[in-house]
Amino acid sequence: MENQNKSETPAPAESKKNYSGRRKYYYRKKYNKNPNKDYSAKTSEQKLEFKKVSIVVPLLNEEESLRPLFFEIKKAVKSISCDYEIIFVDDGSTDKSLKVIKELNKEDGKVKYISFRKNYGKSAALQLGFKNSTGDAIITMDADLQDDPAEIPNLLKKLQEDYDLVSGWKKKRYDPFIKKYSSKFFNYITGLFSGININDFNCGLKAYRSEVVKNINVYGELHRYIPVLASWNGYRVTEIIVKHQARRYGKTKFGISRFFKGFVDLITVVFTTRYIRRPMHLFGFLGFLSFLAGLLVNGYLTYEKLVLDRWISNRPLLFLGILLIIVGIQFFSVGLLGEIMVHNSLDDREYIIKEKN
Ligand SMILES: Nc1nc2c(ncn2[C@@H]2O[C@H](COP(=O)(O)OP(=O)(O)O)[C@@H](O)[C@H]2O)c(=O)[nH]1
Ligand SMILES: [Mg+2]
Repeated sequence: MENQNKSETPAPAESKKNYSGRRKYYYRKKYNKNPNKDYSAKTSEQKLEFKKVSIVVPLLNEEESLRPLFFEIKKAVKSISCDYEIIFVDDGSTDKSLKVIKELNKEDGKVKYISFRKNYGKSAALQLGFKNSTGDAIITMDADLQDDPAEIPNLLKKLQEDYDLVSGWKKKRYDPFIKKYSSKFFNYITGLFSGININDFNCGLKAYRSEVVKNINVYGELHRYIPVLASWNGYRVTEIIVKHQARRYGKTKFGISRFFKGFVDLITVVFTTRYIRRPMHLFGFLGFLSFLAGLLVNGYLTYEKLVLDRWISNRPLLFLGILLIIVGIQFFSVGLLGEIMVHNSLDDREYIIKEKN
């Protein structure tokens, strides 16, 4: 996992190197005036290696933002050298969002849409958007204009520096106080548990190679942990600073209840990514600890009874010891059952292959 952000963020202006700068560069390279100097930093001049970019936009009740967003995306993609598509995923909106998307689809062949009959959540919308994307690079972004489409070329440039996922970092955020700080807390905890050193896990603006999104499965509130899922599956993840803006229309959908649901999902991520193929490592370890603690407690009580000749059947400690032993055996049994299930369901498809011939 690499975390190369901050200073490496290509400023938009940097991409427009003038011709005389380029001539100087080739001149220097040709005559090798300074062999120790690294000229490779000129990568931002390169054309994009991607053939097609799919821009996936999950949304819920964003009727006013959609049209301005569409125009801003159109403006941003003018500066990239490949084909593109915009996939709006309407998640059971109750306002006129679907109507606006349908109009955009009629006006512009690059616009596709999927509309759910009811609200399934942002993760489900992203998953379906990923499934239906045909590009070799995927961009995700929020529909409320808080993410700036002008960052799309920057994300793609970073992605082609041999990364598989580039996540946005809203270093300067335009959100209410409570949201800013709850988010800081969430990022801190997620960083701590996952061991991944990025600052903003839940930024809507991200770029992926298509292989990543076809191989990870997002449901529940798991979209918050996409960088974790990707990194633990062996993909190279990095982060760049992106511009963030205050909400212009409508209101936020992320209340405190979603915040707590998100934390429960951290356990799912840890379990499904780290232990799904080796449940005994988790349950066996917990079972062993519990069993051992119970054995020590009851061993001590046995000593009291046999050697010191004390009365132990009215001691709360006895019940704790018994409980720990039973729980330990249960953990062990769950681990064993898990191992049997894994053994029976092992499938080559679960391993992500980087290359083969
Ligand atoms: N598909 C889908 N998108 C959602 C849902 N809730 C929010 N969104 C979209 O996710 C993006 C971010 O949501 P927002 O309410 O602005 O959250 P905030 O930026 O964290 O305050 C916006 O584009 C929303 O339309 C949902 O339940 N389903
Ligand atoms: Mg928002």
